[in-house]
Amino acid sequence: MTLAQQFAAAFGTPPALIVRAPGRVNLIGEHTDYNDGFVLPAAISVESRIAASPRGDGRIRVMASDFGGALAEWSLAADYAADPAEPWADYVRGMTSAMAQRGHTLTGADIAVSGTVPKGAGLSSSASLMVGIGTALASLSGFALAPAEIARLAQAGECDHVGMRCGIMDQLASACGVAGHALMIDCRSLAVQPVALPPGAQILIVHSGVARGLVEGAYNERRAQCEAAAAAMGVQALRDADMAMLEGAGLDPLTLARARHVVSENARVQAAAAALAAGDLVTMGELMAASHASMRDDFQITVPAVDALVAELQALIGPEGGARMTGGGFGGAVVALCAADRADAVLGALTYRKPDGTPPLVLRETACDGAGLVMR
Ligand code: GAF
Repeated sequence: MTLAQQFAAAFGTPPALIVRAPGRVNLIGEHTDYNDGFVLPAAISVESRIAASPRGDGRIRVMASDFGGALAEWSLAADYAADPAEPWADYVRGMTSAMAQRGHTLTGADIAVSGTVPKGAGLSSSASLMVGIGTALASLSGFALAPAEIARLAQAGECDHVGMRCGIMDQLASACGVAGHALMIDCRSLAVQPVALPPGAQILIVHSGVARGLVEGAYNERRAQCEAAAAAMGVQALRDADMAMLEGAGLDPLTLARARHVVSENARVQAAAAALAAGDLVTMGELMAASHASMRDDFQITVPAVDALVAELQALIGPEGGARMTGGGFGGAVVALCAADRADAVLGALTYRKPDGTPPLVLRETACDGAGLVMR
């Protein structure tokens, strides 16, 4: 059944509109966004889809096609409390809550959601869901929101309602993606600069099979360590620090290592954007390797299975391209870039197996446009 058919089966009428909102893969720039730094993600073809129709009674009813057709329902006028029985619905509630709290008058709605973004892979299934819900509800409620504003609201909803103190990379990538391009994002100014992907390059994503799940605590701890490092140096954010400042700041070894990752990663992102624009996959591969090593050794957000997968992909790809963990860490997926005509050989030779012994999920991805209406 299509999503429109599932919507009709659940709510009795066809949907008024359907929205798509892509997941994202981050090519480089991890844990830099909440430090006001730089990131280089791309929106990808796996996506969340939202079918919706307005309701006149101020209630939201949501059906999750990927969770056996589970239904959640609440009133826009009531307080929003997280519901551990329906964690998927918290993201929807987080978005309606963030929109309402920031003065947007929302119509009630019937909503059906489904998605192809693998969950727990670090490919932004939750951000794409929230950006899609925001896009759909703004349209149903009769007001226009710029993509960057939808991204801001989705980030606020995830921080305030879900409790993950995330940055804004995932939401901006889902909202502002440009087909064929990565996005160089300055997470302080929120300027988004599309960078064309070299025509001969292929993005590969391989999911380690180690699900991320329940990592908010470790994520928020890393963020707090970064904020402590910035405060100790008297700067607004680690974006404003350089290596010389770090070394002279008298930080304890752990805080120094966390900050060193962020400061060095910011420099790598800017070098990577230049390398990509020049079609230089060799430099790109070196930067991806350095990024992974920094995440493993200084930021300590990789796991052994992911390190093994990255090492194998790096060896198979060789100098023209590279591989690194993508996303928040503690499991999830690896992104690789290689010459398109090498992709079959690389994937054909890959021996990595998930912890359960089965072959990993592999996506051959293309960079896609950001969220928008696909039917109205
Ligand atoms: C997660 C967060 F949601 C992002 O904001 C970002 O910090 C990322 O981890 C790490 O780069 O996806």
